[in-house]
Amino acid sequence: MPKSIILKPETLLAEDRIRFADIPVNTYSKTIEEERAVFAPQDFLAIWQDMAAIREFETILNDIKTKRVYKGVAYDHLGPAHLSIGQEASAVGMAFLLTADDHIYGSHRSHGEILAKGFSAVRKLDEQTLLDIMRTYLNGAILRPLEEGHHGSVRDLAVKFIIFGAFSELFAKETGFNRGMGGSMHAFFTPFGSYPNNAIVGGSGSIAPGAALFKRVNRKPGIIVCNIGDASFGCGPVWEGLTFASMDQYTTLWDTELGGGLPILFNCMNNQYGMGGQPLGETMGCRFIARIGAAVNPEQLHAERVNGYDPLAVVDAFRRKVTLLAEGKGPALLDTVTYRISGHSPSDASSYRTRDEIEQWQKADPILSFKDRLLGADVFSERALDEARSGIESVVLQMFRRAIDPQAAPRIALDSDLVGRVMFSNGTLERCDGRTPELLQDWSQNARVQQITGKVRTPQLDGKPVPKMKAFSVRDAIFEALAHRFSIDPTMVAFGEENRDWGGAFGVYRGLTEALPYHRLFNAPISEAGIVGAAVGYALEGGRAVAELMYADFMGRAGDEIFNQLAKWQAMSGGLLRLPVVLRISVGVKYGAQHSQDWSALVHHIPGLKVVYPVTPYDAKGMLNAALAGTDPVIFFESQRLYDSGEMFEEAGVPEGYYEVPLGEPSVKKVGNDLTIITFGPALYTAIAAARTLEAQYGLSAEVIDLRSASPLNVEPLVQSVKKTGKVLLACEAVERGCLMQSIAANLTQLAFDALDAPPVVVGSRNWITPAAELESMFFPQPEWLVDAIHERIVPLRNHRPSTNQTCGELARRLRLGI
Ligand SMILES: Cc1ncc(C[n+]2csc(CCOP(=O)(O)OP(=O)(O)O)c2C)c(N)n1
Ligand SMILES: [Mg+2]
Repeated sequence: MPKSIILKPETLLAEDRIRFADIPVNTYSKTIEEERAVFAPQDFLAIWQDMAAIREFETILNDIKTKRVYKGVAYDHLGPAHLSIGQEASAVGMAFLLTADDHIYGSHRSHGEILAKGFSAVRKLDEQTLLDIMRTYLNGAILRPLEEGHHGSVRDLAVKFIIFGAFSELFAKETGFNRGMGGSMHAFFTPFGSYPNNAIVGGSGSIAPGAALFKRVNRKPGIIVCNIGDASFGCGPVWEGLTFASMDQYTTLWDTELGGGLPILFNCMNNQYGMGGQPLGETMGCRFIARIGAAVNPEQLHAERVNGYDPLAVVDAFRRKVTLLAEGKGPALLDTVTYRISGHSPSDASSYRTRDEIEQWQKADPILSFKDRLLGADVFSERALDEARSGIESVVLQMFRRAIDPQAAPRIALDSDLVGRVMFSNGTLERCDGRTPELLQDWSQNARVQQITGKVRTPQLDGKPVPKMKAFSVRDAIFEALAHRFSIDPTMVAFGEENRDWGGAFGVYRGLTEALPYHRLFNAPISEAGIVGAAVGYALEGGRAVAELMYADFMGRAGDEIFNQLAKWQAMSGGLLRLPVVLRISVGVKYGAQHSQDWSALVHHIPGLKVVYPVTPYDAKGMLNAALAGTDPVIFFESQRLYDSGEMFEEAGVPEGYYEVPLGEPSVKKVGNDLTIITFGPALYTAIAAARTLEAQYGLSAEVIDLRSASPLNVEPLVQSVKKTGKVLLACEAVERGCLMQSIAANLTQLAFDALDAPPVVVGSRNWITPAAELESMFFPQPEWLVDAIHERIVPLRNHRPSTNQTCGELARRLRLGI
């Protein structure tokens, strides 16, 4: 079904000019008197107090980092503290109107933002809801130490809760928002609408669009605010996030009932510096971050610059932007100008800026100038303001004391296995939401389903191998698992490059275009970081996402999103968030050096990812079913060599109905007694060919085990096999040096040492770039390489004449040369 937007030469080649609209710069000019029509006196007081609370929070941290003591209270904080002294008005102005349904994502410098967001939510939620949240969150672990001795209101208790939860999180205490597993740079509290803060500069830039996508697709109330620094606009993933968030299709191709453009506001906390690098005049050329909006879409992202030293100017801008987003006119961009008076971190000597510059911004202090304006308009007496300030400051100090008290705020025991337990959620989740899944047709009407119905699902047809065209293939198997879950989980979406009309890079999705509305299956920009980041954001909000990378070689483009985001947020949230994301990655062949490399070792090395590589239709369907019913991020490798392959092992064939193959269980594909060959990926078929030769020519019976899953991995069947045979060879198509088989081999050396007649031998691809298709057989392991390696390094084969050099001497030579 081709797209309905017809591209015409007479339009695209016609002469014209691109016109830009003016971008407002600090145009807010209302007086307090004028604002009194909008703000009640209590609102002004709340803004004043929230800013004061943040200043005190950050000042305490600054002092304990630099002097190890604050007002006589000593504490040694080992971890980081990126402070935002000077930025309080931008944080409070940002959060003031937002409700708990509006979610903010931030950066390493977000203490002020999570506090402000919490304070704002506390003012808007009713007391019973507040109590329920505090009592149930971590089973009341944060609330308990606060109840004793609290005589004020529920709201006052909730304010303490926010400050105590934040301090505790920074100090790695069990009473932290994330059980101390996140820390200063990552702390967040979702019930009040603050979502992961990212220590990777610009990290939220690619994640937050996925969160906004979740809101749109699942009709959830609220908007997403992506708070990122000025220097982060030099990061590729931020640009990819902007591109992803501003795709035309939300308004041109998606059902208008969904609400239009993504409800996301990119809010640049423009504090004028990276660490020491200065975007203005040094590391960037746009002068105004707001200018970037003009590059992104005709609406120029409704960008404007706002005075972030004035909380009311920021509230005013947010009011207008929130309205725009609610009308489906998002995304939007705010360039909120502020200044980091504090150093990048407390140890920063500010050698990159003059004392005079800092003093000028100190003179313009956002908190004091707000006070002057309130006094000038006679809203409150100076005494009332000072009392309010000292009142909240003493609460902050009290919560600091409580958070460093080991009785009130214990740290997890050093022998605790909590970190291990929160790495994976290991859940089963049929559907992430109760809505009826949206489908455009009944599956029985679907052409692809009809085509698959006639295919042969067993290894044999009338005693003969099934011809390719008739075989139920790996491609079909993946399709069936996806179709199943799309029919059950209304939140499930799939996106990536060329996913819709093209049918996914290798045709796996063919047929889904007819079955699914745009918002459940769509083409993303060529933005691997944007794609994986969006999948992460979508899942953090509570949905299930399937993202596709066309080639494993493109993982580098999404390196941070895979290694630091997808992998780590379950654990960094202290096990509070789930990440049901399947990242389908196709491993290439025939396309040379940059399109044909198996990078499974990279993800195997990263804690927090499940890594699988099924290579038969039976395993592909069963394992994808399991992955799509789970709650963890799964890297699902697929081989381009094998998409067309039919089932060769499962005698009963690939079931038409639903079944799961648990992730982590190796599969014995051929039983044998003399030697074990363990494989990962398409090397299974190479091993089977080698095993045939061993049997036919040398009378050796090889057992062939497909790992299927690299992590988790039940090694017991491997150990049992090695104990039986005493010999083991491991093969895969990744380059041999550092491939994941090396670590399995090392493990088996430990686990089955007594049973081994020879050390485990690993055969992978040559340690080269992948050469041209015509030369691939000298790069990827061939059956004879396996036989020769067995002969040279495990057991001599009678009368065998090796055709390749698999000796230890050759291994050492290659390693010495780095090839
Ligand atoms: C990807 C990445 N590169 C570099 C760093 C080191 N670093 C931490 S903060 C920072 C400056 C960030 O500046 P900006 O985005 O403006 O945020 P700010 O610190 O000013 O709040 C740098 C370079 C990092 N954490 N992540
Ligand atoms: Mg900055």
